[in-house]
Order: sequence, then C-alpha cells, then structure tokens
Amino acid sequence: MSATPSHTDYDVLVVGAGFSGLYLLHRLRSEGHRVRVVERAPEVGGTWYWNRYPGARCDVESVDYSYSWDEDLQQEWDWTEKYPAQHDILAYLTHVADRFDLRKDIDFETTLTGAEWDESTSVWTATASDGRRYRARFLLMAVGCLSVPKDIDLPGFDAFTGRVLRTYDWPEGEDLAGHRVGVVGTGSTGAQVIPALAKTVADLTVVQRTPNFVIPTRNRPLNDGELDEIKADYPDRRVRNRTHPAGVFRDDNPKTTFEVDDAEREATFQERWDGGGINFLGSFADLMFDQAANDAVAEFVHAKIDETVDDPTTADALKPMSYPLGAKRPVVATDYYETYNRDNVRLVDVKTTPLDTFTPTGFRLADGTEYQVDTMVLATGFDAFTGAFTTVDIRGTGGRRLSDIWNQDGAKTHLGLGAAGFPNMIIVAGVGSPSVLANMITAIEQHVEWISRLLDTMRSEGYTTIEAQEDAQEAWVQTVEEVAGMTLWPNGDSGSWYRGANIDGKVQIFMPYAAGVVEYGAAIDKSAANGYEGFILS
Ligand code: FAD
Ligand code: N01
Repeated sequence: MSATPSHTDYDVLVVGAGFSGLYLLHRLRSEGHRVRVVERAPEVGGTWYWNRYPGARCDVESVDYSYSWDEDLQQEWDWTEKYPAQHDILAYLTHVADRFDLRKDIDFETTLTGAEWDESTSVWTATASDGRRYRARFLLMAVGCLSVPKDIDLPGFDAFTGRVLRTYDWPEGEDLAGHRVGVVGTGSTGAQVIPALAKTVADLTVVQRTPNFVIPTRNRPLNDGELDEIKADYPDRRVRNRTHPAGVFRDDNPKTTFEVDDAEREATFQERWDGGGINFLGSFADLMFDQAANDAVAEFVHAKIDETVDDPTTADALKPMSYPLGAKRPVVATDYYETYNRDNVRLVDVKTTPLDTFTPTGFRLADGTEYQVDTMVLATGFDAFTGAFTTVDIRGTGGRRLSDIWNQDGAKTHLGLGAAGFPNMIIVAGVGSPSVLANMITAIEQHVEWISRLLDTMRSEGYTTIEAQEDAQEAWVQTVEEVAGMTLWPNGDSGSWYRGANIDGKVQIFMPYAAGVVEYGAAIDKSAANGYEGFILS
C-alpha cells in the first residue's frame, strides 16, 4: 500500500528513517502492524545520510555501532575499519533497507509539518509538507536528537557574500581544494572536519569560541582474523554492550584517581590516550564525579596539547579551562591538535577577542583584525533533542501545542517515551532517555523493543491509548536532573547542548538520562511489568 494525497489509515506512523525508524518499521511490520514511515531525506540513513562533511566518522566501534537483532546480518556484514566512516554507515543502512525490503513502506522527501490528536477517535492525523495526510493510531517520533541544525547566530553574517556550507548537509563530494576556508565551530563535528579540510584547502581559519577536550581516535583497518573473532563472539559481545551503562562494553578501571600514586595515574592516562577513543573516559571510576579527579585528567590533556602544538599561544587557546572534561560531549578526532602546526591553518580565539562582524569577504574581530575567506563552513551544532519537535505543529489533547509547552517549560517526558497531553505519541531515543550518553544503537534497540512489547500488550488487551501521567512526568524530569546533578556534567560554563545552553532563550533542563542504559532499562521494564506505571492506558 502506498500513501496517497488523501487520508490513509495506518496503525503506526513513524517519522524518520535513521537507525530508529528503520528498526521500528522492520520490527512492527513483522509483528503485523500497518506501518508507514515519512522521511524528509530522499534516502534512509538519518544522521549518516545528512552529515557527509570530510572526516565524518563515528566514535563507537563499527562492530558495536550496528544492529544486533539479526544474526545473519551481523555475520554477513563486513566492517573494514575500527571506527566507521559516514559512507560506511550509510552503506550499511542502505543495505539493511534493501535486505529487509523497507523502502516500500517509506515516503521519502516527505517532511512531517503537523500532527493533531483527535480525542473522539483516538487517532493522529499528520500532515506532510506536500499536503499529504496520514491517519494513524500511533505517532512514533524517530526524528533524532541531532537532526535540526542550530540557526545561524553569527554577527552580521548576512553581509558575507562568499559561499556558505553547513556540515549538516554537506554537498556530496565537495572538498574545497585550493579555497580559502573559514570554519566556525570546534565541537565533535569541527574537530573532524578541520583536520580533513586542512589537508586540501589553501588556507584554513578556525573560529573557536570554546575549546574542547579532544581525544585521539586511533582508527585503523580491521583485519579479517580480528573480524572473524568478533563475529564468533557476537552474542556475548552484544550482551556485554547491553549490560554496560554506556551501551557499549568499556573496560572501565574500577580504581579511583587518587587511590593510586602519581606514576600509576600518569601511566593509566597515557595507556588509554595511546589506545584512543572514548575508552579514555574509563581511566578512573570517579572522573565524572569528583572535581579533583577531573582536574587531574584535564591537566593530562592540557599537557598533551602543550606537547603537540608548537605555538604556545595557540596551545593555550586550545586548552579548555572553564568546565570539566565530559561536561561538553567529549570529542574524539584524528590529528586535531597536530593540524594547528600546519602553515596553512590558523586558530582565531573569539573568546579572547570577540567576533565583531562578518564582512562581504570574511570577518572582523573587535580589535579590528580582518580575515579573508572564500567559503565559510558552519559546524555550529544542533537544536538538540527538541528541534525536531518544536518545528512541527504537534497538537495533543485540547489542541495544546507541544512547541508551546516545551518552549515555555522545557522538554518534559515520562521515561523519555511519552509526554503528558500527547497520547500515543512515543519518542525514540530522545529527551529523558540515555540516548546521546550511550552507544545510541543500544539505546535505540532498547526503545524499539519496549515499544514493540507495548503495542503487543495494547493489541492483545484491547487498549487503544497510552498517555504519560503529569505527576509521573514531573517525577521523571526531577530524576533525570538529580542523576545529572550527581555527576560533573552540569558543572562549569560548558554551554552544552545536553541542557540546551547552546541555543539562546532555550529553557535549560538536563535532557539525556545520565545513569545509562542498564538502570534506564530497569526503569522502563519495571513500568511495563507494573501495567505501564506512570502512564494511563485506556
Ligand atoms: P537520525 O539518524 O537523526 O534520524 C532521524 C531522521 O528523521 C532523519 O533522517 C531526519 O531527516 C528525519 N526527520 C526529522 N524530522 C522530520 C520530519 N519532521 N519529517 C520527516 N522526517 C524527519 N551516536 C553514537 O552513538 N555514536 C557516534 O559516534 C555518533 N556520531 C554522530 C556523529 C554525527 C555527525 C551526528 C550528528 C550524530 C552522531 N551520533 C552518534 C548520534 C546519532 O544521531 C545517532 O547515533 C543515530 O544515528 C540516531 O539515529 P535516529 O534514527 O534516532 O536519528
Ligand atoms: O556541535 P556542538 P557538533 N559563534 O554543539 C560553536 C555528535 N557528533 O555538531 O561551544 C562561535 O558540539 C560552538 O562554540 P561554543 C556528538 O554527540 C559526534 O560539533 O558554543 N562559535 C561549538 O564549538 C556531538 O556532541 C561525532 O562556544 C559558535 C560548535 O560551534 C554532537 O553531534 C561527530 C557559535 C558546535 O559544537 C554535536 O556536535 C560529530 C557562534 N555563534 C558530531 N555557535 C563523533 O565523532 C556555535 N558555535 C562521535
């Protein structure tokens, strides 16, 4: 069945065809639900369809950043590198779409613009950008946490007449060889695109406001033997991933930072630094809980910056000083600090000397210094968690708009799955769930499986609606905040998108659930086991 420009009935409308939407479609369809997916892009892939900038890569190992729900799929797919590049992940997801015949139930180039809950029929009517309407019992929002780029908020940017590229929707194959390029943003995206561009462009000017802690990736090819061993161990490996809070097994050191002597502490940091990747965060158990421990790891990274970067002024500017390591999403990248030793690269620290305005040919700082560029690359981040909701006109019971509520009170959900006043709208891997603080594929699978069980229960027990209870939602929001408060995540002036601090005027509320997928899984399973405690079923 394909959607037509008239009303169409489905059990489930899924919005988004990334990792979340594809698994939802496959799983729910195979369980007998009539499912339709709408996707803004012309292809599957979500994050990995859109973010094609040079250097784009995942920092979870490829063999773990993949679906676990089909043994043949995981045995037959051959990852080639330890950390997969964007094009490899996209190839994997297009393969999944082909293999499980998913495309026939997806309307591509179709943006959900509105959705209205009809209380009398308990059905959502959703509207797409081309006017198509979909009627469905459930609205499953698989729209991604990082799928709406932040609006441009650079002073005088309209004056710039050169080319502007956003990392989020980078044109396929564009490499800017020979251009004079400026990059704004030194987060995870900036730290990947900067070293990649530096190799080809004539001249690269990096605009940095807040420096990040950047850990080396140490990517490498996977050899056949190694992959075979992993494949043979896959069942156990997946269990280890699901039973680690980060959704991926990490060989965390159980020791705390100051129970060891200086030599062991240094050697531990060094060993993890040499090993590369996010494992560095597992150096000691208290890094995210004890400020002094965090200061020790920060000092280690500062020393690495001094060791690597030739120019002392640049090295100092690259050192994060005002927030704990981890309070902003730790950055993993290749040759990031080394890049600043290249003759064609310069760092412009706009925290020290603010950016006054863009000009037709570049930009000017408050002290009058001017920089000339042909192309500006914006790696300025996302309206994370909420952007893909508040840009859609979603109306729940009594016609109340989700965007009004979230813009005024902050994004609130019960268990990250439902919002009070919005029956049968279920959110996948978004606000109030571990999502971005975990290997997201583990988090996504956890959600899809919970939703599958919910729909099965509702069907077999004759329920048509589920809605989060207001008081349960308030309690969960408080739990999420309290859990974050036990860590160093909210500390310092990180301006982190974890709490919406990167967007002017956004209500700040810590959005991901910081206790990880194990405690979270227990909480959502407990709710289900207790008749979906915290939700009203009718
Ligand atoms: P997405 O992949 O974001 O897919 C959502 C889809 O919904 C998109 O295709 C979008 O077009 C569509 N959509 C949104 N709104 C609408 C609408 N109104 N109408 C129609 N379609 C809509 N996570 C990790 O765990 N490890 C990593 O290393 C990692 N690296 C990342 C690197 C980058 C550059 C980015 C941006 C994110 C990264 N993430 C990483 C997070 C990543 O988003 C998730 O891992 C995962 O891909 C999310 O899948 P998803 O399907 O939930 O969302
Ligand atoms: O976005 P960000 P991102 N003037 O918000 C700067 C995932 N990801 O796309 O910090 C000047 O982190 C901003 O400066 P400041 C990962 O979860 C993963 O880089 O606000 N600068 C910052 O430097 C990640 O966390 C991978 O002071 C401005 C940058 O832009 C998430 O996606 C790779 C500015 C934005 O950094 C988002 O990362 C890529 C302004 N007006 C992405 N506005 C992996 O490898 C913004 N900035 C896993």
